[in-house]
Order: sequence, then C-alpha cells, then structure tokens
Amino acid sequence: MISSNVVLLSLLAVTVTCEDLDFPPGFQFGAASAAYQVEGAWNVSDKSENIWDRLVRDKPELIADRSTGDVACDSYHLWRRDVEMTADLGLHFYRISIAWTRLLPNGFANKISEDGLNYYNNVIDGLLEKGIQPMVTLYHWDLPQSLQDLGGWTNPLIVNWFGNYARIAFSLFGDRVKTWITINEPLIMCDVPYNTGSMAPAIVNPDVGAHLCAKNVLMAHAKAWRIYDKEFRPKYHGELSLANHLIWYEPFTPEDEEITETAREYMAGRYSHPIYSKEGGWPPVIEKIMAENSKAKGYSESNLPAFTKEEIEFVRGTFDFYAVNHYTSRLIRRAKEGEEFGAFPLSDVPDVGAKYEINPDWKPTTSSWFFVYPEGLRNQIVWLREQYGDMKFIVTENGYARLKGLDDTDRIEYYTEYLKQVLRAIKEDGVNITGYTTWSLMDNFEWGDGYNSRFGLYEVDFTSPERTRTPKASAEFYKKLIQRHSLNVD
Ligand code: GBH
Repeated sequence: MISSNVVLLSLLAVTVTCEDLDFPPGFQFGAASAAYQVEGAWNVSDKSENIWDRLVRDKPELIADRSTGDVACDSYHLWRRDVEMTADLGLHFYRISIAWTRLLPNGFANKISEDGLNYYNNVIDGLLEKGIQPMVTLYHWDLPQSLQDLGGWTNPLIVNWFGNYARIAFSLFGDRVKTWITINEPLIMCDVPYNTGSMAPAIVNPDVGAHLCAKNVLMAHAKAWRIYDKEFRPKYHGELSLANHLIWYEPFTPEDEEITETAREYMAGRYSHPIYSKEGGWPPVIEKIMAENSKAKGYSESNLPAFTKEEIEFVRGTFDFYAVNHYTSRLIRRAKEGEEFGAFPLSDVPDVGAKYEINPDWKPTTSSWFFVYPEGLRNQIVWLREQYGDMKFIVTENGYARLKGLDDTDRIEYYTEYLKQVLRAIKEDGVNITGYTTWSLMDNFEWGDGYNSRFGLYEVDFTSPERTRTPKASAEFYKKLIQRHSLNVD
C-alpha cells in the first residue's frame, strides 16, 4: 500500500514537472541573424558602402581581431545552406535583416537594386517553401554611408528617409513577410556609438548626439509603423514593432531601489514610454533629470530633444507587440561623492548618477559586457508589463557568447535556464509571450568582438572558403526542444 502510494506520488511529480516545462500551444521558436553580421558580399553588384563597411576600414583597431564583415558567413552566396539549417532545426520563423545599401544603393528611394531585390526574394521564398516564416528587420545598424554623410540618425530628415525605405520594403516583400521589426536596439545604435565611439558611426558626442539619435529613431519607427498601418495593413495584415535591447537592473543594496527605478527609466523607458505608455512622450523623471543636467552643464536647452504635442501623438501607440532583446543584467547603486563614471550603457548610467556592479554569482562569458542571470529576463518582461500594461511580447533575441567549439553544453544550460524564466513569466505571471528567438542561427561577425565571441547554434569555419557550417550540441538541443514543444527534452 505504502509503496504503491509512493509510486503514484512520484508518477504525479513527474507528470507535473513535464507539464510545467511545456510551452503553450502556438508558442513559436525562431533564430536570428543580421545582414552585416552574416551576408558578406560587401561590395558586390551595386551595393553601396554602409557605416560598418567604413568603420572596419577607417578604424580597424576598434575590432578585437581586426576582422571585417566583408565576407562574414557569406550568406549572400550561401543562403540556400542557411535555409536548410533553419529547416533542419524545425524553426517556426527565421529573423533576418535587410541591408539598406543592398536594396537601395543610393540610400534614397530613387533606385532599387535588382540584385538586392533578387537576393531577399530568394531568401524569403526559400524559407516559405520550407514552411518557415520570415521575420524581417529593416534596420540592424548598417546605415548607408551616403546618409551618414548628411548627419545620419542625428538629422531629423532621416525620419522621412527611413519611411521611404520602409515603404519600398513593405511593397516589395509585404505579401510574404508578416512580422516586421523596424529598428534594432536604439540603445545600442544611439548610446554606444555616441557615448563610447566603439561602434559605427563612432562619433563621440555623449551630451547631444546620443539623444538626437534617440528621438529621431523613435520618430522614424513611428513613421514606418504609420505607413504600414495606413497603406499595407489592410491588405497584408502583418505586425510591426521596434526591438529594444534591455539590460535588467536590480538594486545593489535595498537603499538603491529608487535610483535603480530611475536607471530603468533611462535605459528601457526612454525607448519604450514614448511608444507603449498611455500618455506617450519621454518618461517624466528622465525629462526632468536631463533638463537639470543640461542646465548644470551650461546648455541653454535640454539635451533631450523635446517632443511637440503632435510628435507625442505621432509616436504613441505605434506597436503591435513588444519585441524584447535580452542578454544580461546589472546591479545599480548611487555613485559616491566624486566617483568617476564609465560610459552608458555598458558600464554606468552617468546622467542619473548611477554606477554598475556585477553580482559575483553571475557567470561571465567571452563578451566583456555579458554576465548570466536568467531571472533578469523574467523580471524585465514583468516590469514592462507593469509599466505599459498587458500586450503581446516576443523575445526577438536571447543567446550566449563563448569561444569556438561544438560541445557547447554551457550554451544549452543558458538556453534552458532563460527559457525556464520565459515559462514562469507565462505561467506564473500570466504574461502573453508568444515567441522566442535565439541569437544566433550561426557564428557571425560580433561587432567589436570580431569573430572571437561566438553566439551560433551552428559553428562557422571562417578559415574555409565555403564557410562550412556545422551544428553544435546546442543545435541538437534546440531542435529537440522545438519538436517536443517542451524543455523536457531528455
Ligand atoms: C545584440 O546586441 C545585437 O542585436 C546583435 O547584433 C548582437 O550580435 C547580439 O546582441 C550579441 O551581442 O563589442 O565593443 O562593439 C547586443 C548588444 C552589441 C553589446 C555590441 C555590446 C558593443 C560593444 N551588444 N556590443 S563592442
């Protein structure tokens, strides 16, 4: 009797665990890449130069191994193999980005490249033939150099330039692409280049440049969303959002709760509040701090460019879901008197007087900015839901950096732990998360880290002309996970 009860109980326990690790029906799994990081073919046909093509030539010292994306994974020629990999994994969707300069060599809408158009048609059709949905990012940091020469993201005219590019992409691919990301990670494309100079266009101007870029990016996103909404949604019924890079902040000590919340508004709020909040515009606390800081530095107006009433309305509500790119977390504390700051966002948050700390329990990775803290993903998404209300969330990037090697059990552990947190957010917090995307399908050009730090499910041999792709242990794991629709893969 006792022993049969024990058997029954343990059976029950096993069933419960299985159930807990299952994803809701309809939950979708994907993988991501981005044009500059994988395509190569930097100067084939009529493709023109972008700001990364320029940076790797002008400032090779900014790339750890002095490498470039000139060839990268050569996906421009090897896209059939990429499609085959997505099919082998059984992905529901594959997130790619369009290289603006490959489609519109002038940057402007007056000329569409035939070869560029063919390339993206091939990839999109190739995926659809295998039953894989393309998710397409319009802008993943590779601005046409011709537009950079006119001020790039600091020139408010880019709102129209981007809008015109977006309209062309929607009209060429919108019949087949149903999920669009307008712009990838304003935090990384505005704050990193203008605060540190470590990414393109590498113009150090933290007081003014970063914030001009921020406002124009939000306006450009809204422009593209509104163009889609009016001209394309009625016939294509797709969904659009902006992808935000979110670093989760927790207080270093209980006294740091308030400054941590302010830092969250600076990091996540600046790129979310204007779009997702009911009232729109910059987060009020950040508007106030920026006005005070600018005054203290002797400027005659706030460095955070104001939104007019019309602009607030223009940006507010321009989303169909919230796209979360998440990797890592930080502890936040108030800076001590006279303490020096590192640059935002990868070291400190000087504008709000906050310093970063790392919890010694968080495992480091091969990327200097990246420490593992799985709960950060759940906490971040729950925070966003608290701030902006219930909406649909898609994790559009999450992944793990390590050195070369096929036996990447640490990556499997990373995915397992972060996905457990996704499940808890869905099941315990009731957040509507409908999809998850691994960064990345394959090893690729990791910006300033070059080819040293690797994120792929597939290893790429960058020394072979064929850029041979080989599945890592994590690819087998992800494939099984998708098949079973559960983290219970053993
Ligand atoms: C995401 O950015 C990107 O969307 C993706 O392109 C990227 O490959 C992936 O995550 C992994 O990093 O290395 O000196 O140039 C995440 C943000 C981008 C943070 C690049 C730090 C900038 C410093 N990371 N990096 S450097």
